Amino acid sequence: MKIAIVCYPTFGGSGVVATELGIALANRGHEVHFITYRQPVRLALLNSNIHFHEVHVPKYPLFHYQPYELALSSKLVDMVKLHKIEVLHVHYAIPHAYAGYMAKQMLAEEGISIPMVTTLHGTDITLVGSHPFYKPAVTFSINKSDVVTSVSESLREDTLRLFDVKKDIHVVPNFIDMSKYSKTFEDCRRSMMAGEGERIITHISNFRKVKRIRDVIRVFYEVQKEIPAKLLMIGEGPEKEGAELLCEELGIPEKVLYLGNSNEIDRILCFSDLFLLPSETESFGLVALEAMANGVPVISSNTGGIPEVNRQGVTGFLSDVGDVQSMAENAIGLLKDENRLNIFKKNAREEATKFDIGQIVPLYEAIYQKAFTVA
Ligand code: GMT
Repeated sequence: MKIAIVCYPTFGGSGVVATELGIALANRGHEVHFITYRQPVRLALLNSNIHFHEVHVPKYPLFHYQPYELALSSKLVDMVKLHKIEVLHVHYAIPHAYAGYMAKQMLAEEGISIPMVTTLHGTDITLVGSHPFYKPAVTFSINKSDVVTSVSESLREDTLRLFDVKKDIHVVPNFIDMSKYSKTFEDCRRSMMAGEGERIITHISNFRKVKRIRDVIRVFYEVQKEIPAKLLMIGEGPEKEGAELLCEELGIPEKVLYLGNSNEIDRILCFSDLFLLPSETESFGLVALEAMANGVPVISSNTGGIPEVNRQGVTGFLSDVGDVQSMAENAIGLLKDENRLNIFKKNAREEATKFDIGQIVPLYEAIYQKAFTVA
């Protein structure tokens, strides 16, 4: 199949999932065209089946807001015609599903029919999309998609609750390529980050409010009172400065290392003992799955789709949002008991195999086939 993938090219989970999916589809012989404003961060173009088309938005002083949707829909029309693309797969409703629908309409005028699959990732529904400013356009775009998928059962339910959606929503969970984790990194050296006998706790996110970064610091603060430990903070975002200040206030700045954005999170996770994800909401929590694939148990909130990934008492522990005390107690209990920690590490890796890419990509291929029949 010739598939166009539209996504955000950033470190965010939706962009990562879209990129990994495109790479996997290309490896299975499909011709994949990424269409977005920058080359996706995890995309290496070393595959003759992968193409990248950049969307340019020329700056024009008359426009207060530059019209990305217009540029994207025009680019989609041009690329579909040029490369004879057969299916559009748009990740994230805003504005991709909207632009995709406009492209479909323009192509229909020329007698070209192309199905559009929309994958909902979470923030497009729970945080941004349901805002009254966007809701009518998001509802419209979802209803006009030929097939709609969501990355968890929880997100499916949220979408049906928050929007007047008349479409079936197919749950296709996020995935991970477990073959990448069969080998251990030669340079998986915890000594780079922590001293002998110190535990390593990790958090990775875009440091937005929804990630509750201050809870990460507070949980760690309780843990380090009982157990020698370091906290590794990976990512960049608006809450970072506040987190750094909180570390100063609590007197633990030398125990918390901020490593910035990283393309090599597996190298960091491979020497981590525990992962913290206390988010306010999370449609899936891809990063928790990445931690688990590296054999890292997860201490998380019990919100959204996280319970579909992190299993209570098996791969980690889940607490109510904001219950720092319970998260800290769970973390301490696990880190103090080497045997139990090792069992959880093994469980985490085993559970992650259920989300292996080999099982999930065929589901998307079937969705594309379905899209042809309903378009
Ligand atoms: O919240 C983020 O880290 C970014 C956001 C995005 O839109 O890229 O992530 C969302 O999509 C991911 C991939 O499907 C999910 O794993 C995240 O849980 C989801 N984030 C939220 O729901 C807050």
